[in-house]
Amino acid sequence: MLDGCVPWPDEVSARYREAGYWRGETLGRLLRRWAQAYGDRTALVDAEGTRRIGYRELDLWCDRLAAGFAARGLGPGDRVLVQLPNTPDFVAVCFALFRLGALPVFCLPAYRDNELRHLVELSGATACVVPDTHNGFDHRDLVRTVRGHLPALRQVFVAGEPAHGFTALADVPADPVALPEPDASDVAFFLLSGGTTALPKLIPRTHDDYAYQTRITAKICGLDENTVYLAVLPVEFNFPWGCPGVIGTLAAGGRAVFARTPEPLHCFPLIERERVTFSSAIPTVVHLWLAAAEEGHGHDLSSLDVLQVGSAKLHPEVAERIGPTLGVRLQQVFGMAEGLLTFTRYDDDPETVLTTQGRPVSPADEIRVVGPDDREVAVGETGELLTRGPYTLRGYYRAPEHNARAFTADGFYRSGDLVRLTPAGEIVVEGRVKDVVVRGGDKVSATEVEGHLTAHPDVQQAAVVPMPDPVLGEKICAYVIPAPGRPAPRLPVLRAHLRSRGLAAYKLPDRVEAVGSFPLTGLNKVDKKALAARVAERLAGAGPERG
Ligand code: OOB
Repeated sequence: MLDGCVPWPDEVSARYREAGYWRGETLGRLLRRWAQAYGDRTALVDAEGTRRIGYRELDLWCDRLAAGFAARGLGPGDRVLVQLPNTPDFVAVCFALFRLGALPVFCLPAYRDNELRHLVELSGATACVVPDTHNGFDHRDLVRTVRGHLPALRQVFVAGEPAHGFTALADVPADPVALPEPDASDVAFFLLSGGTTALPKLIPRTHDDYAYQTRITAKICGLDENTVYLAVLPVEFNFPWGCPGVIGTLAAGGRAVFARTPEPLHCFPLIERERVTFSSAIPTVVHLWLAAAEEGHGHDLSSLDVLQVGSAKLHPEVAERIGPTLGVRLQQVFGMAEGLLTFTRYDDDPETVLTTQGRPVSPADEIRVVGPDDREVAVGETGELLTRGPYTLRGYYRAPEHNARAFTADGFYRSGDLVRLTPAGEIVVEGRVKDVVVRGGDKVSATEVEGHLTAHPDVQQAAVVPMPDPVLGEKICAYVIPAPGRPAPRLPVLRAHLRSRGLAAYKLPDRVEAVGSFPLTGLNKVDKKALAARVAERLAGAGPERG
C-alpha cells in the first residue's frame, strides 16, 4: 500500500478476499466492464440535460483523458486535487486518474485558500483540476493564490475557460495508450475526514474496498438498469459518490444525473424531466424539499421511489413527513467517509425506519459500543461507536500520531459518535464525543475555527459550540473572551476576519457571545456542554422570531 497508509493486516486481507468482498478489480477496470455490459445506454447526464454520455463513450473519454494526463507527466502514485462541481467531468477525471494509478484527492467545492493549501501540503499533490467559476466564485484565481505559496502544485487543469496559463481540461484528451494496471489493493483516491482535527485528514480508499462498498450498497438498495440517480449533494462527499450513489448506479447500468444545487426549485424539475427514481440528501435538504412540497410546486415527482437521508440526525417528526409529503420510501443512512455505513432496509417496519439509523451494510462490519474505559456497554446503553471492516480505513494518510489516538490497538476506528444498539441490532445515534459542529451535513471542527478566532487581536480565548437550529440542525456559536482592554468583537467583524484567512464559508460562526470567563469541567477543560446548553437556553428564551 502507498507509503504513509496503514494496510489491513495480511490475515484480515486474506479473509476479505476469500469471502469475496475484495475481488482484485480496479475501479478503472470495472468501468470497462460496465461499458461492455451497458454499451450505448446513458450513464451520465448534466443538470441542463444537454450532455448525455453513454457508457462506451464515458469509457473512451476516460482512456483519452488518462493518456493526456500521462503525456503531461502525471503517473502512478501522483496526487491530484479534484475540486469540481457536480458534472460528468468529475466522473471522467476521477476514472481517468484511477486508470493511470494517479490518486484524486476529493476537495469540496466550498473549500478556499486555507483548506486547499493544507491539502496540497498534506497530500503532496502536484496537480489539480478545478472549474473556471462556480456559483460566481473564480477558482482559477484561488488556485493561482495557492500556487503562489506552494509552487510544487505544478499543473492546473481547468474545466471551462482556462486563465493564468493553466491547461483547459478539454485540451487534455489524447489517443489512448496502454497503461499498467494499478494494484486493486492499493489506494484509488482520498476522501476527506469530517473535521475532528483542526484541518481535514486524508482517508485512503482502495479500489477493493470502494468497489465492495458500492456493490453491496447497490444490492441492498436494489439498483438496476432502470435506476435514475440524482446526485444532489456535492459528489466529492462519500454519500452521493458511493453509498451507492453515482458509482453504484453505474455498476447497475443505471443513469446518474447531476444537480447543481440541492434547491427544490432546481431539483424538482430535474426529477420530473429525467424521471429520477433514487436520491440521497441531508436533513437540511429534506427540510427545503418538504417545505416546497407542502407549499405546492406543480412538478411531477411520482418517479422518485427512494430517498436516502443521512449525514446528520434526522428527527422522527421530520422522518414521518417524508413518505406522505414526497411520495417516497425513506431510507436512513448513517455513515462516514472513513467507512462504516448503516442503512435501514426497505422491508423494515415503519418504526425502525423512522427512529433508527439502521444496521451495517456488510456482514463483515464489526461494531463495538464502549464506555470511557473502552469496555463494551450493555445493549441499549449509550457509548462510543468503534468499528472495523472490509471498507473501513485502518489509518489516515501520513498521520501516525493522530492514528494512535483514533484507532484501538486491534484496528477499530473510534468514530467519536455516541450510539446505542436496539435489541434487534439497529444503531441509534444519540450524540457525539468529538468536538465537531454538524451544520447541515457539513462537519466543522471547533478546534480549527477557535484557532483562527484567537488570531484576531480582540479575542483572547474562543470556544466554538453547536447551537440548535430548526433547519440546519446545528449552527455555530462562538463564545469569546475579549482581549484585555479591547472591545467585545462583533459577529460581522469576526466573520470577515475568518473569511480573510481563507476559511470556507460554511465554517463561519452564526453567533458570537462575549463572556468574561468560560465554565470549566472537573479536569479544568472548557466545559463546552455547559456553553452549548447556555446558548440553547438563550435561543429558547428568545422565542422563535429571534432564534
Ligand atoms: C457522512 O460522512 P462524514 O464523513 O461527512 O461525517 C461522518 C459523521 C459521523 O461520524 C456522524 O457524526 C455524522 O457524520 N452522521 C450522522 C448520520 N450520518 C452521519 N449523525 C446522525 N445521523 C446520521 N444518519 O456524513 C456520510 C457518509 C456516507 C453516508 C452518509 C453520511
